[in-house]
Amino acid sequence: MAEDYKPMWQELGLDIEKHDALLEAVGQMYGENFLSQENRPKGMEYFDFVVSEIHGLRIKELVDARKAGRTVIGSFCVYVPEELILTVNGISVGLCAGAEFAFDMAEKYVPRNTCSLIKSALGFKLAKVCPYLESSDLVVGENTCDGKKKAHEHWQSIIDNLYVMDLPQVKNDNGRRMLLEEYTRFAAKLEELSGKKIEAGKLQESIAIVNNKRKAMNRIYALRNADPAPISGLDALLISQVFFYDDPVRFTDSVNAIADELEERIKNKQGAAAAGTPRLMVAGCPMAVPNWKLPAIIEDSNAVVVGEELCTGERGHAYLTDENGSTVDEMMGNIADRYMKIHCAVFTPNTERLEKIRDMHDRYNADGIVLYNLQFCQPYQIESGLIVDDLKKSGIPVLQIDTDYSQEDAGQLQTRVEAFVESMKS
Ligand code: BJ8
Repeated sequence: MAEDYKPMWQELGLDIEKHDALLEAVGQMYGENFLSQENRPKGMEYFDFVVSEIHGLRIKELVDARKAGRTVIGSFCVYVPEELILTVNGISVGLCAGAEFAFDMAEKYVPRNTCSLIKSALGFKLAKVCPYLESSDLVVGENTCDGKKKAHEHWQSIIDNLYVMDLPQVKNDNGRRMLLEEYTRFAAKLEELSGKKIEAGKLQESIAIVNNKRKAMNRIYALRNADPAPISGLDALLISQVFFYDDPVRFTDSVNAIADELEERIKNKQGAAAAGTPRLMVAGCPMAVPNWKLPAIIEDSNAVVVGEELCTGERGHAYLTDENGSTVDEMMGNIADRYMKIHCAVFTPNTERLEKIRDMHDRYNADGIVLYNLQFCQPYQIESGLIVDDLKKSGIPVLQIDTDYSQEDAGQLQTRVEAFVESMKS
């Protein structure tokens, strides 16, 4: 980072020493995992820059935007509609939850056997190392899994700007009605916070901005079915992660630029890995920055990741919001319809997810699937049994991995992934 951001971090109340330690560790991981890759698309330079400034320039933008009267809304889940936030001239940001940091502090609130994502979010707050959280006017906690729901009760005593969003767990008319009611309540909260009214014209514009961002992502993902894969799984994951932090219009332009480049690479048979390299798809829990452990292991095992059925992947950006509404009510309904399509494992039954995984496997020309679960994540771990059975019946090779954010099992995982890749070759 070129500029000295320390005064800004101090003003945000960060613990500078711990924050320095975090940035150093992330910088090192980034160098090892990303900058050491060969044959990267040139367009990845933009994302390298974004990551190098992820706690610097982007935070400065948020600070400046707040001074100019904009509100920053932090969240942990893809069910929080960015369309509504943009309509009140707000900024939507994903909150840090991807590293094993200050788990000892988090474990004073939640049991050790809580998933890494929940402990990480708490750890980042308690250790005061997440500038996104400290820049947020509102922190949205979503009632999805039991772990998150109960952790919110602790969050209430830790921060004073938590907003709990209730979410349905069944995909039927009642579920859709409940989601629409929650989004209407959220819209009213945003209006109150920003002093701006949600109006049809601006809402329509915001839906288009967010859809354009998703369309750009869908372009990249569609190109990943080529052999050789034009982009590595690590780089594609990184773009999916930056999706939650960057300015939406700037991000869309950068993603479209890289999609243009990938089209050229495909024409020239240029790949991130050689043609014929075993192709794996990853499905499961989200991988928040800087959780790059599994794709790094896979791509270190002579395979390439060609698709992600994750919230930091297709689950986060695949569906578009219908742009045809003309009144606020119609558009709110369209937004609810769009988000009801997301097949998170907190829904029951969740058979659409099985279909989606099989469909993605075919679309990406994948040779096999790695099911990725965070330990102690009941929804995804329990659902995995159904998915493994289903994939085996369809003759699709599958490897289930239950892990956490530590590096302790990295060697063991590498051995399992290598054996899986070898079995596919034979
Ligand atoms: S839409 S996946 S972001 S809820 S890993 S905290 S489920 S115990 S993160 Fe999620 Fe929204 Fe669903 Fe996506 Fe609980 Fe599991 Fe932990 Fe999880």
